[in-house]
Amino acid sequence: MLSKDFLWGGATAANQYEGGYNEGGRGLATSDTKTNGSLTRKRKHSFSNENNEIIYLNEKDFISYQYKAVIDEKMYYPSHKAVDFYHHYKEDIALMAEMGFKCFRMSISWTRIFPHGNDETPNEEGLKFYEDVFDECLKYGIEPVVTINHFDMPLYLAEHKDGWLSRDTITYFINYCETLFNRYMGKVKYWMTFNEINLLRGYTTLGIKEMTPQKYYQAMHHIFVASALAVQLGHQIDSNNHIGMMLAHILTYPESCNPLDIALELKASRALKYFFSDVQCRGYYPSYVLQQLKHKNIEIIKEENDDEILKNGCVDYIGFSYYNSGVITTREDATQSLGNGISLTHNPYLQESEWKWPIDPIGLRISLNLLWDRYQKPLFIVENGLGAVDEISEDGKIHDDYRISYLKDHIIEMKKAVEEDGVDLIGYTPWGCIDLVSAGTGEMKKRYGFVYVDMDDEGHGSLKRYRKDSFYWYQKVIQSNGEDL
Ligand code: P53
Repeated sequence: MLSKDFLWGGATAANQYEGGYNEGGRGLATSDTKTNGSLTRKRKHSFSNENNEIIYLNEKDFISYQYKAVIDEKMYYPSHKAVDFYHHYKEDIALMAEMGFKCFRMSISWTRIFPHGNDETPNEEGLKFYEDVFDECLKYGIEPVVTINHFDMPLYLAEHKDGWLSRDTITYFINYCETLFNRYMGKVKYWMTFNEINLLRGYTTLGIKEMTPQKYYQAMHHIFVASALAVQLGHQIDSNNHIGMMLAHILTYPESCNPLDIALELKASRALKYFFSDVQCRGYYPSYVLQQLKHKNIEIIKEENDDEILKNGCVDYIGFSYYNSGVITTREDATQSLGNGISLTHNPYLQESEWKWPIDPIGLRISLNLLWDRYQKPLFIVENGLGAVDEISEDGKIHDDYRISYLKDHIIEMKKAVEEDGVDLIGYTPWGCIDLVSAGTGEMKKRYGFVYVDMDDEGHGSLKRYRKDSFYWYQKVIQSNGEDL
């Protein structure tokens, strides 16, 4: 049996859920200049170039310092309205309460609190908004689980301060954290510093132009230091705070028992995920990264106390997302190259979702065990789920049995990890518990929720909420503490 305090709930993020992008004194974030896309069409950022023409670039394209982020009035940007949690939070939290949620994972939009990221004083209207949200949760006994930074940053810091490349951004971030820890003391106990820290890459998340490997590692160092300082500060302000990391647990398998495949998978596991969790859970850079940086001639500029800060800022728990697994191969004809000689291929044993994500419930049990064995820290599954197209049937209902089946199979494996393997697990919050904008594609039609939101990919729709079949199913799962699946 799962413990009676097991935190069942759901997860969201401000830039995909909240909307109200120019209300309540909020400043612009990098995510606000990002367009929608699809499985085959990448999301792009809008910039004005040296001739004042608007151009669209993907995160991974070369973004010159001469390009200035702009909003193109003719374009639709999904984050602006998203699904308008900003004006629907009471209704949405009531729906979560109806499902029996014990917790609700959400993120705070940095620019709602500090519109430029580095303002002298915080924006009271923004602070008040989240306070109201937390009070609304607590009214129903729902524990807020807060991601401090989820896939965006203040546009001002990206445009004027070189984002996370600048050491100053640590100071601004810590000031933001201090404001949150003080203001929400007694209301929020569970925090995570950076969402999917191992997936932060280009302009949206790091706010950096003309990216190079050297810049990437320097920015990540600043983020590690910022996170470690946040952990220490959070503990100082309130010893009841639990401050976690958040890792995309990209599970990989070697394609064969050829030792070359096994060795490459080890390399991939470290590069794609364990580098990040090793730093945040153990408090120092692993030797395999230090050696690699030396070989690549990358030198991270550190300040004197940085090693000490990392050592004293280990996280209390590991929040992680788990959606699928991948297969690492040394074969030349691999389907996808991830750079550094790491390539992925198809897994013939697994079915795929409509967005080509393999479905692998056993991989969740494996992930839980890998993380538990490596760190012996409490784990929290803070994202899992199936992105799928939902249709409203003639009877006015949404029969999402495919989603129920995905979640059910994953919960079965999660329970085995706890009950048979003895993994310490805090809770389970499936992604996008109320339909929201996809991070990868910016689409609405890639839905994860128990609640359907009437909104399409171009932002048209009544925003009306409908309970799907999975809503009633999840309600039963929570009520029985995972026994009735
Ligand atoms: P979407 C890629 C791979 C694994 C997790 O993703 C990812 C991504 C980014 O697309 O992100 C997490 O919406 C992320 C959420 C995101 C969710 O997975 O692309 O933390 O913000 O929405 C699902 O289907």
